[in-house]
Amino acid sequence: MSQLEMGAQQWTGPAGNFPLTDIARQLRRDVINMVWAASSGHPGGSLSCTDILTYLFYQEMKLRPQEPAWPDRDRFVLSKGHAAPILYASLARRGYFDPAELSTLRQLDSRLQGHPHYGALPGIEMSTGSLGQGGSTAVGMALAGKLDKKDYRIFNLWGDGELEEGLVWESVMAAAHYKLDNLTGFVDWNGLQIDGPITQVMNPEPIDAKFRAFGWHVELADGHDFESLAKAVAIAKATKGQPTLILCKTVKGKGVSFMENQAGWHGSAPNDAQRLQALADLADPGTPGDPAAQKEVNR
Ligand SMILES: Cc1ncc(C[n+]2csc(CCOP(=O)(O)OP(=O)(O)O)c2C)c(N)n1
Repeated sequence: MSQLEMGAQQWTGPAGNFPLTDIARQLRRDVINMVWAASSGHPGGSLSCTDILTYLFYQEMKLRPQEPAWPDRDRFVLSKGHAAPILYASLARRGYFDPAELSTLRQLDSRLQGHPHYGALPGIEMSTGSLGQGGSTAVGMALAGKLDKKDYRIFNLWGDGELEEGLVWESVMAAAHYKLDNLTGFVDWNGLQIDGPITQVMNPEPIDAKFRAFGWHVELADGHDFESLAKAVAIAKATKGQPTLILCKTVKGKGVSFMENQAGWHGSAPNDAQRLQALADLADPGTPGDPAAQKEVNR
C-alpha cells in the first residue's frame, strides 16, 4: 500500500477542533502506520510520549505553523530523537506540512528521516538522535532567549534511558547555573530503554532527587493525563529563577495492547496483522474498529 490509511478522523484544523484525546489517538495511529510502512522505526518510545507532544503542540505552545521561523515562537526539542515518528505526526497534523508525507518515513530523499533533521522540515528545531545533544541545545536556546530578553519558552523532552548519557548532566547543571526559568524539561519516565529496564542497564534513579540536587524545580505528572500535564506546566511557568523538570510517568507502547511495557517494541516495526491489531486498539470510540463496539457485536 503506497498511501497510508490514516483512520476516520484527520485533524487538520486549528487546535481545539477535537479533544486532545482524539488528537492523541490519531497521532498514535499515524505512528503505527508510518513505522509499518517503513518496516522500521521506533514505536514504543513514540507512543509513550504521544500525550506529552499532543499537550504541547495542540494546547500549550505559541506557534505559527504557516510561519515556522516566527522569532517569538515557543520551541520544542525532541532530545530523544529516535521518537521522530511522533514528532513528524504532531507537526503534520498541526499544519506544518501535508500529513500525506508521513508515509515517506525513512525513505531515500524523504524529509522524514529516522531521526529529526534540522532545516529539512518546518518545525524541527534541532537535529537529534545522538542522545544528550538535544537537551544541550535547548539550554542554549533558553540562554539566548534570556540574553535577547524574549519571552518565548523552550520545552525539551528527554528519555529516561537518555539520562544515562553523561552530556545530559552538563546541560542540566548549566541550565540551573544560568537560572533558565524559561526552560521546561520533560522526562518520558517509561522505565525501559533499548535493552530493558533502565534500572538494570545503568540506573539513573532517583531522577527527581538528582534534578533537585542540580538546582531544578521538579514536578511529577501523569504523562498520559492532560490535566496533570497542564497543572505541572502551569507551575513550571510560575517558577522563577530556576528551570523546572516535569517527570512524566508513562507506559512504553501506550495504547497498543501488545506493545505496552515491552522493551522489544523499542525499535521494531509491526507486521500487517500486528498493524491491524494496533489500529483496532487505537480506534475512535463508536467507529467499526472500536474494540468496545466490537465486543457488543460479538455478544
Ligand atoms: C549517544 C547515544 N548512545 C546510544 C544511542 C542508542 N540508543 C538509541 S535509543 C536508546 C535507548 C533510549 O532509551 P530512552 O531514552 O529511555 O528512550 P525511550 O524508551 O523513551 O524510547 C539508545 C541507547 C544513541 N542514540 N545515542
